[in-house]
Amino acid sequence: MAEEKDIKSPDVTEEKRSYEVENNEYDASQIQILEGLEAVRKRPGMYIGSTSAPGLHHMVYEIVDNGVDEALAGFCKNISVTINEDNSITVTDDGRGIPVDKEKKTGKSALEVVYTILHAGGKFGNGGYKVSGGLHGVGASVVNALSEWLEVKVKRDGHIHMQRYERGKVMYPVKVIGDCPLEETGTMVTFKPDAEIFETVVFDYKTIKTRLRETAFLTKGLAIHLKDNREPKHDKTFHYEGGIKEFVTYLNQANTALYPNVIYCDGDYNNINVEVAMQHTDAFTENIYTFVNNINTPEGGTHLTGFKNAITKTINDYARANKLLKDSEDNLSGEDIREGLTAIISVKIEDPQFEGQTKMKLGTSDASIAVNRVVSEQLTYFLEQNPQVAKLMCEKSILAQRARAAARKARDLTRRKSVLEGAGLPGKLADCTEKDPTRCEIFIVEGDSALGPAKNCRDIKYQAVMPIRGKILNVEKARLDRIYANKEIQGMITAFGTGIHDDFDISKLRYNKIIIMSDADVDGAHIATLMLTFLYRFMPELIKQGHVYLAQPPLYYVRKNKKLYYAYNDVERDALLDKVGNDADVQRFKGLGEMEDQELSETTMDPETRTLLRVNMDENSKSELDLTFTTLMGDQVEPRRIFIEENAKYVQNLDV
Ligand code: 0RA
Repeated sequence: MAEEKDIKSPDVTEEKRSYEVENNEYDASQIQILEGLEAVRKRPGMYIGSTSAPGLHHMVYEIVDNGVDEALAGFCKNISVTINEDNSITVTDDGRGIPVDKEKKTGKSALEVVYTILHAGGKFGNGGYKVSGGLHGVGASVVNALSEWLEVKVKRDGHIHMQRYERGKVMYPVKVIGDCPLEETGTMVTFKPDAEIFETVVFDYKTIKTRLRETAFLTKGLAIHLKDNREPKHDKTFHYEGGIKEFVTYLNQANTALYPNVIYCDGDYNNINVEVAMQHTDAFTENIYTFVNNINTPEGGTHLTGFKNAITKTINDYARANKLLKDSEDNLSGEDIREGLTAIISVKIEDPQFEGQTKMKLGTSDASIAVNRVVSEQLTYFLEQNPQVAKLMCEKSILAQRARAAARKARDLTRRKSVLEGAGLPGKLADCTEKDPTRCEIFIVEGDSALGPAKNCRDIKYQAVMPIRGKILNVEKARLDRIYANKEIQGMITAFGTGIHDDFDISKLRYNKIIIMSDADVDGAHIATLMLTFLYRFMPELIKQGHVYLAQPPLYYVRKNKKLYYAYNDVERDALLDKVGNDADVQRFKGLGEMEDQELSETTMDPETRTLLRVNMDENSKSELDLTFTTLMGDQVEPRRIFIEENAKYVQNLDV
């Protein structure tokens, strides 16, 4: 850290005076601390979720969130995060600085306590809300325990205070390493995650960027600077004066908004602060993201329930009062009203209660009342003030209601058919003979030309094959009624066995692996994308639980001296040519349908020799993932063009 150089060397006598403590007490508490942090090092997963990439990135969020707490308390305007060249991370904030005065009981600096005692982070009455509160809100001491080294510097009371730790162990008592103007305050932490603990210690810029963007949206006014000093270098600032209102605009960029306003409601009730932003687009999916003290609550909870109840009642009341819904007509259902809705619900609660399997669901019952009140009151007012918007909203909901009735009929028809026709498996499915689903896999292939070879070279015991006709329906642009009525989609739903939507039941899954096998060209990529869109929107559990795969047919074969090699992309082809010599015969595979059976088997289907890509999703950035799907499959062309330009460099094996 460059600034150290021109700071005068610490005044050792003063340091001794301020931090000296009774020796025996210090030793006793030191042992306890080491035991505490040792527990973290023994079971890191319990404290940060995992020791793979998500856990590694969680280290950054833990430290950033401490600064966000300081911002929420009203004392911090800027947070900078730097990924240093050696994959250490520096987080700086301009808050009040972590207190450094010594605690009465232990005689230790408060700063040291924060970094060395488990769960000490929340013990200062910060006056504000704590970001830390979810499963992993464990604080600075855990990050310290899991770092090869960590250095913290605090600017406070006109001094720069510093302490260093290695694998959680204090290297020296907090010392003063220099002075600064009295009004300059803040905290700077640099840590290097321990390679003895983490499977990977290389940070992903994009993962951090997505998370910090979200944090900035949720903390209106806070500027978050992100710098990557590795190659390729990056430098970015997220600063949104409009907060979650701008978040909604950001999420809706790839769709057409139904009305120009983002509706915003905020207020306090029973010590709960509520903020809601919402806007409909002409899309059909609902995208609602909920947060408690800036923590994502993917399973929802009481705040979500309060919101849903509020908009359902408010819009039905409005539609009835204004004769948009006739007395004889049914009420609009919540689902009808939420079709195409993007919303952010953010509540701040002093001591939130979490429940559910992963402790990611808000249980605090007052939150339901708080959100319901704030939204009902302000949405009613908004609708009265904006009758054209209100009308558009009601009309869209009424259309959704009709489509849903039609979809129900189509679905009941499909159900009845499958009861009447026994097992009701689709005619085109070439099923496998094994009955134990955990041992079975299904290849979804494009068109009949690939079906023949795929059927020929499969292992009929474990491998099923089903063709789909060309481009399946883009579910991003279709309502439920059309989706249920689509033959290809019906076929897949019956073949997979799980049902979709409310009926989805993963225990009925008929194959352990669902493998999308399409040609290695643009059309093939399009078909794979349509398939993934369908699976993501209607059977996301299949992706979350790792059942969805992409087959990887090779792009080239290289022949030299009667030996045959396969290359899966241009880079591999060039590497091969370097190895076997440039005079080798290179041929491009045309499509799955034109491969010899043995080639298809060896390269793409045989579990012994093939490569499969497993599709997974990062639940932590679901809003970003939704945005990717709407960008790729939605109705706005410009965002898609930009996305393709930004990402085209990642694509190597497309025949474009
Ligand atoms: C509690 C009290 C005070 C500051 C902080 C916490 C604080 C913690 C962190 C963690 C990262 N950055 C931080 N900045 C501040 C100060 C109380 C006071 O000055 O009266």
